Amino acid sequence: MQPAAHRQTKYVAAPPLEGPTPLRLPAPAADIEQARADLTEYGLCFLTGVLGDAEVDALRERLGRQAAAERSLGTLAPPGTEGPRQQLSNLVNKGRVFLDLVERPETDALAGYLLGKHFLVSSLTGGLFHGASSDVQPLHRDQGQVPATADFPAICNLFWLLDDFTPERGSTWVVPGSHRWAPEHMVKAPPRELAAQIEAPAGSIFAWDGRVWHGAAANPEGHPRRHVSTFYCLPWMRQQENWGVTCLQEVLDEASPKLKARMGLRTYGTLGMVSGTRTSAEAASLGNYDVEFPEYVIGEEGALHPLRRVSRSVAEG
Ligand SMILES: O=C(O)CCC(=O)C(=O)O
Repeated sequence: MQPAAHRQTKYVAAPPLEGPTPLRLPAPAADIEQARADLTEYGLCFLTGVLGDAEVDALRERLGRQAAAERSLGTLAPPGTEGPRQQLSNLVNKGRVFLDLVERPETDALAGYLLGKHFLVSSLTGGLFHGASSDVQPLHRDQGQVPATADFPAICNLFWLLDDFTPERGSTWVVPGSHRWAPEHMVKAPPRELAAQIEAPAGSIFAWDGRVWHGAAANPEGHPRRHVSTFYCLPWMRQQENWGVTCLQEVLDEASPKLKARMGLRTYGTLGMVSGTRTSAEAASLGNYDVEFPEYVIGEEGALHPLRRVSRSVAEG
């Protein structure tokens, strides 16, 4: 079966591979065209030299401070805090430095290539090790919720590497080329022997197609191995994070139109509307339009219910 022509994106699929065999890892490259070609062929790429040293330092510092603060929350610490491989959720509320990654040209060049120009931020998360870990995450595909017969990327992940990723330092396991396997090999994880650990320097983007088998590795020496993950999906998919609930109002107030659209505050056809209450945005344009949160929603017998939004005010105690 040949891959379907993908009409909503410029993504050009490589032909399916015979059998569930892996390809080699692509070499890290500074050239965006090469990175896109690697995404097509291998389902992943390493775009080097994206973040300068000062940017890497700023992101490390912010991520480290946030991680320490979340660990100190004790019983209120969020899921993902326990254990030496700490995961940080919902970075949209935790510093502009993280959100800025969403608007970088490299994001449009890579995520836009796979998902088309209307792609959404599905989640914005981070990760680091603060101790040695022998845990190896099972191999999985990020678009596991999408039918295995979908022969196109519906998700893509951009890891912004804040340390050198090497096998000794707990770099990610991947199965290059597995996005081109037949649907019957997309359901049950392949044997670990088919996977390889990536190698790419700090400051790179490690990007992969949501169909690629991969998983987090052990980190026996407890190297910090820090990253920020900007995770994207097609505009007609459900996002991983419920932004409408958890994104601070002030973050949206300060966001550019492009960032708001990426968060889902722009309609895609008839999806993502705020219907049933008038807003100025709706009246202003035909087709896709920016969505505003209304002051109220209309209820039974025309009652006007004030819309409560989460804001920067801080809980007592
Ligand atoms: O941290 C990594 O190397 C990969 C993480 C991953 O795939 C996951 O958390 O689902």
